[in-house]
Amino acid sequence: MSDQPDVLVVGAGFAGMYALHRLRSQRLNVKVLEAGGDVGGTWYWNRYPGARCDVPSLEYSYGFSPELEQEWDWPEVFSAQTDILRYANHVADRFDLRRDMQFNTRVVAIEYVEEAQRWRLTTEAGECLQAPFVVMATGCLSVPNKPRIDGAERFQGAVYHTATWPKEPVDLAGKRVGIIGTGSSGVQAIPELARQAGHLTVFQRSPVYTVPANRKPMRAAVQQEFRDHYREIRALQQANAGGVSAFRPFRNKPDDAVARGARALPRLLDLTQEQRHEVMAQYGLGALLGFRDIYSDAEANEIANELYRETVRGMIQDPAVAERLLPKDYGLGCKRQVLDRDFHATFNRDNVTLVDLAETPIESITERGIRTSAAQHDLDVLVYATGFDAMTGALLKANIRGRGGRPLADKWRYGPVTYLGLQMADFPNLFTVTGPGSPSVLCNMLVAIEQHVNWIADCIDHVHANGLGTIEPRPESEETWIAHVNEVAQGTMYTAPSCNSWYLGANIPGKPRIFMPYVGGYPRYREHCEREAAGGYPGFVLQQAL
Ligand code: N01
Repeated sequence: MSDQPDVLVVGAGFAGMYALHRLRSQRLNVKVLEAGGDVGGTWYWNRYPGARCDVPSLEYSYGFSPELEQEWDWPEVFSAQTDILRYANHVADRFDLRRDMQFNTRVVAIEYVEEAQRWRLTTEAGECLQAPFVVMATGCLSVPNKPRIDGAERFQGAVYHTATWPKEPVDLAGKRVGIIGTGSSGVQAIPELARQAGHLTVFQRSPVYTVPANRKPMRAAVQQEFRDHYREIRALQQANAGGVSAFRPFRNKPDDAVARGARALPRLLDLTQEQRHEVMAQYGLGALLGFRDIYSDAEANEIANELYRETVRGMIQDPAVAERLLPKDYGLGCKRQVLDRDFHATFNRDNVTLVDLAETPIESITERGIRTSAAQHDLDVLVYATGFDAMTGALLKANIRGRGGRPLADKWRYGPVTYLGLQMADFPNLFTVTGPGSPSVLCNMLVAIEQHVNWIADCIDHVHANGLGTIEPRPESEETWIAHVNEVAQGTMYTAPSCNSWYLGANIPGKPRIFMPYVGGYPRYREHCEREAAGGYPGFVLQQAL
């Protein structure tokens, strides 16, 4: 094997880790470049108090190694960030991944050298590396969004972002803490920060629909039952729209004898109002997510929204605070569903204040805290929980230039254009893992990652086996695919005119409003990818090696 890498992988999160392992198995020389100090990606960076995953850990885990499946113990059904990061470290050790990883290395430019059929990557430190193939494993939610707020640089207190929370413990005892943002990160952090801080002020721009998360510890018998059925579970994942098996441990829960996932969910419209109230009284807010019609039928959606509001009103002691916490101008299912632990109850605490920025917007950040149109809020600590430049952010930030020096930013000026979220015309041999136009964030990320990496690895193998030099999509394949991505998103709550989500790029000023992930379901998507590979890549242009 030569010392020159065959493949440069950018990112050592779950995608980059598996890409290295899989490509190595094809005897390719692979090098992974990672901006962080170690493996883990999202789980390396997002260390804020309360951070955890909203997919069950037995599903949100690699399926490529039966041995790994059998040896790893998950302490909880939905894991905390610390446990997921421990798992990432275990995988890195077990498969000896770090020897081909270079940490603390941020890639700042990626250029195609046409005459050599190679990519040249430049790091922040000025190092240049070249390889014929590049795999961008840079994640969908990896570039933090820190909004520009007038006077932000003047603040004298400590400033944190949930997506770059320090490794060292942060002592908030007795401190006046302010947090901006009530998305998934804010909703998870707020109850923890309220417990730790002297006082917490929550600056909310949009109220959020959030339902209680499952907080069960893992029972050994349940874990064993999963272990006994892993092959079946992985097959179920492949057949599920969101890449989740919905496997139920039937031996250990006799009431759930038939896998619940296989049972058709009821329609909210088919229940009487009295029945709906009974369901809410018995099961709480989480029950709403079980009704399939709320995502596609505007009437069902508004009934669900109102049931949500009624239930939350009953949870908050101060009616004025309750009203501020209720979403009223968009519906359930527009944004990524948020799961919480004690979010609503936190607003009944004496040391928590809710500031509704819709009523009293932020005017500026001052030396002492945040000034809204109504008051000055003095703070010792300011936390941004303001999300990410999602899906396209990391790819655009890498300054990728394809054939003829064309910047990706130019190709994507009206929104991301890809074929299958895997490749772009004029960017030969450059692959994106879970890129825009693929199910990505709408799928169990580990399932989406493994499918993409396997496809990419097979594709590279095809190029080599046939003595070829490059592969890239035909422009017409991109056009047809993007039209399909848009078509399937139409009529869903995701693209309702009232919806402003990061799926649509609506959280970043000036970002084109395009629904970025593929909502047609993981199995349909996977079949499309498999047809391409089985047919010899008819939607792609394959060029001879120079
Ligand atoms: O980011 P977000 P997130 N002034 O964009 C507010 C995944 N994730 O990090 O809604 C004031 O959802 C913004 O307000 P608005 C998951 O996929 C998963 O929370 O734009 N406020 C919003 O309230 C998730 O969807 C997990 O009006 C401003 C918040 O900041 C995705 O990451 C945990 C503002 C941003 O919410 C992103 O979640 C965490 C401004 N200028 C994250 N700018 C789990 O697995 C923004 N905001 C559970």
